[in-house]
Amino acid sequence: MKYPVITSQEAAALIPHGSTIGFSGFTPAGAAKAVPTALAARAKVEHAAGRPFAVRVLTGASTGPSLDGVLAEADAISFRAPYQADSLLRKKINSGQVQFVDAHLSHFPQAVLHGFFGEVDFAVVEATEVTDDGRVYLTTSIGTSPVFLHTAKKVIFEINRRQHPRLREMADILMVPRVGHRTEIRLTHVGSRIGQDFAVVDPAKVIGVVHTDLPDEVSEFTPPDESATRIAGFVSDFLVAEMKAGRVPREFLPLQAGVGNVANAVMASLGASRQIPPFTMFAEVCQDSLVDLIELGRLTMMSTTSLTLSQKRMERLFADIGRYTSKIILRAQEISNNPELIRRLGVIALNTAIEVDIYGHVNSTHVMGTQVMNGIGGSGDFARNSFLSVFMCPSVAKDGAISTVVPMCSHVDHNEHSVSIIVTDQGLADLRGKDPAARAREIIDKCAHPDYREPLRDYLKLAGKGHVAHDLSRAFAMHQQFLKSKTMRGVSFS
Ligand code: 0RQ
Repeated sequence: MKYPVITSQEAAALIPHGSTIGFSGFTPAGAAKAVPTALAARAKVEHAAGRPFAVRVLTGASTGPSLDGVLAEADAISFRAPYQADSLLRKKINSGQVQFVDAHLSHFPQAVLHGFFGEVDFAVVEATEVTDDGRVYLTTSIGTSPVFLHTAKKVIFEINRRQHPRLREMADILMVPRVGHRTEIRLTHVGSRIGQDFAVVDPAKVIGVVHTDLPDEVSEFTPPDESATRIAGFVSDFLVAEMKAGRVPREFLPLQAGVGNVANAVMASLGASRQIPPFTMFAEVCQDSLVDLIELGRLTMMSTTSLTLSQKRMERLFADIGRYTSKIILRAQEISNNPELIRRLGVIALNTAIEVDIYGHVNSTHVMGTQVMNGIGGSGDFARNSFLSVFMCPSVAKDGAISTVVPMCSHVDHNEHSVSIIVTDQGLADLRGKDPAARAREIIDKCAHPDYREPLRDYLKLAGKGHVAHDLSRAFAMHQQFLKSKTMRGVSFS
């Protein structure tokens, strides 16, 4: 290999304060780990000497403790896009210390390619191998890395020997051309292969290669709680009924499921249902439960942009990787989340909400309308373009102090036009073909927690007439009461 081998500290020393860096990583899968850790250490030294040091961080999606975690802890991030899930970084965003742009994940690579985020000074990308002629074999995620490699002025690789060299057999990488030069994306089924097994870099831009041996930092899931299990049961029964009614074909449709415990429980339940045939997934994340379903023959093909597996699960997969290379396809995130493809394939999208309102709008991102949780991630890409868009959440949060069904969402990520079904532990509301008044009755009756049904019905009466009836002076009364007295209980609209 002709590229200079350097240490992570030497790599960090090459990156000046104020740089914009495109790091690999979509969830902790395939994230750069050694260089950001060294960069955080350098930031601490600079700060101790009284000098400013912070960088602008771009990635595919969220990352792990060795990227967002250490950099946030070292006060070394000034700007972040397009998604994050780190608790400390979240605090710094919500306190105004870090600027954050929350973006649709399918839009993000084209936004970077066309310069919406300014120039990318560095790409720091994890790979299993980089050839002298510039072929880059990525690891457990593809994400936005092909675009970072294309746009960055300088490139540093982390060559991670912990990652399996045969991961390249899962990769199917296609760069979407610039606007004005695009034709149809020729993907006709979940398992279509339309690209190459490598990303491309101009060898002249490579300023260093760091050798590492670090595992991805994906945490294990806790077993589903009662609420998640009930939600999973409602979703599973609904999909079986849709199939029996002929609205979902007997051979079934590709599924997408978000991250988190609810999504994990739903996938386990669908996998266990004998009434649902073996199925495929067209999604952005492949979690532990899905690899189990591949082993059981329940999941026959998985299209994703990341292998978000716990360390134990990953080691098991690596030990027998030949069993999975024909069942898992790793794509760039503008393909895994592509609206054209989601609509063509008729994907059933299963995502999680923070709150829903009585008309079917969904807030996935901002608690009480102001405090960002993680970001919209891919949920908007899938919800807007899917055949059936399902949103799930427990009917209450914080031990019942918060109703997740409210008169008006305090922030809207998915509007009434993109939401077909809402499911809570109380039941399932089918919003298809219903006008706003009927939707409101359905959501309150089926999804709201019994403690909050009467206040919500009272609100509806108070709201009076209008196609989407609201009393704008009271629409946020439940939120306002929570902010004042830490509970929505006892709210009254009568
Ligand atoms: O708080 O962590 O303090 O206990 O929110 O809620 O119920 O554990 O659910 O982990 O599945 O996360 C929407 C945030 C749900 C996630 C969201 C509090 C609750 C808890 C987490 P604690 P749960 P989950 C694919 C698709 C958007 C991105 C997306 C998400 C914490 O699913 O980020 O879908 N989705 N991407 O107590 C106050 C409410 C609340 C509330 C929940 N109404 N008010 N707090 N919480 N509802 C992935 C990618 O794109 C990469």
